[in-house]
Amino acid sequence: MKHASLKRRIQPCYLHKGLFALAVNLLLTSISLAQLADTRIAFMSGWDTEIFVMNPDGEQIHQLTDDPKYDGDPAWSPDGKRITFMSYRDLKQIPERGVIRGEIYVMNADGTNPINLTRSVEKAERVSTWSPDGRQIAFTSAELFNGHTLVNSDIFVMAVDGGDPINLTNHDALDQTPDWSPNGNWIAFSSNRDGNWEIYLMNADGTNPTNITNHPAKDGRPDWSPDRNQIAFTSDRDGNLEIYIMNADGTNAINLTNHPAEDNRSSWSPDGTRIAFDSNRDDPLGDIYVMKADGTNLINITQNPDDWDLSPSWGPASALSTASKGKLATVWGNVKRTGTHRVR
Ligand SMILES: [Ca+2]
Ligand SMILES: [Ca+2]
Ligand SMILES: [Ca+2]
Ligand SMILES: [Ca+2]
Repeated sequence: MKHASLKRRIQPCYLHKGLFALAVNLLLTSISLAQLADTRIAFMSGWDTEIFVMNPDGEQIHQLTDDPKYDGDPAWSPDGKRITFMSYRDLKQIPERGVIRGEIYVMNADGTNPINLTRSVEKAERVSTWSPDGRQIAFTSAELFNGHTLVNSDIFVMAVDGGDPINLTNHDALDQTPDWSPNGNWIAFSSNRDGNWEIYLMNADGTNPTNITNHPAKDGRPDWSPDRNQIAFTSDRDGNLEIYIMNADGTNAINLTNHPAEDNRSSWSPDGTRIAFDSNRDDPLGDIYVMKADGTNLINITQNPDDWDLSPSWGPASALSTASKGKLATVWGNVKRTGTHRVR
């Protein structure tokens, strides 16, 4: 679908939910989101899959990327000034369906100055995470057969300002979806090296990988709580994908979502009180949801039917970087309209 038609299509979706969004806004206010007012959720949306940011109540949506090829997997820098993401805008051969992998890019939080960090023609990357000091990123890097089929993947680390990536996992199995611990000491990731998908912790230098889930179901997408005591993750152990939390040693896993739909890709709020995730429970293509960290007070914050809304990353950024262009209106309907415009 061409980009112009995407905009015609995406705009009414956001406009139609204006009244609901206002109600949600009031509801969120009533349960005291004040401490989250200066945070932003980055996510992937639209038929040509761009990166957007929004407030935690779904308001003030801004499009950051504008490229017809896939842009996804946004990840905030710890200072909220930059976002890494995956794109195959520079890939010569598009991977086969289901193997969505490209290069890791970094851009400013307002979408300006995207830089290809990995530039690995023969390999394909996705899902990045920042070290707490903001100097390094870890990411999934895959080897492709004939430039096409995924045959192996490992977790690599590199300086965010450039340099050679270092392989941390060095294992024949698939290793993917890293998440750096808030104290910088560990990286959580998922791997099928023990015969099924489990979540592992390793030291940030790649040593001592340890299986912390040890469960026959598929466990993946680890996401540290800001106080590093817990890890949220996705598992199909009840028959479909749910968001779970467990202690960081793997004990006491709790199903937070308990819904027959596919619930996936969680991201904690910077204050640890809430968790964002995507789910196809209302829209087969996905919407972004926010719940309290105990699974209560669930709200669909995108309410954007028939459009992809996936991969939330909840960051500490204030709205200043995207609200400074004078496009934000005080009337909520107009605020929604600005969501379909580029900000750079
Ligand atoms: Ca591997
Ligand atoms: Ca497992
Ligand atoms: Ca579910
Ligand atoms: Ca949607």
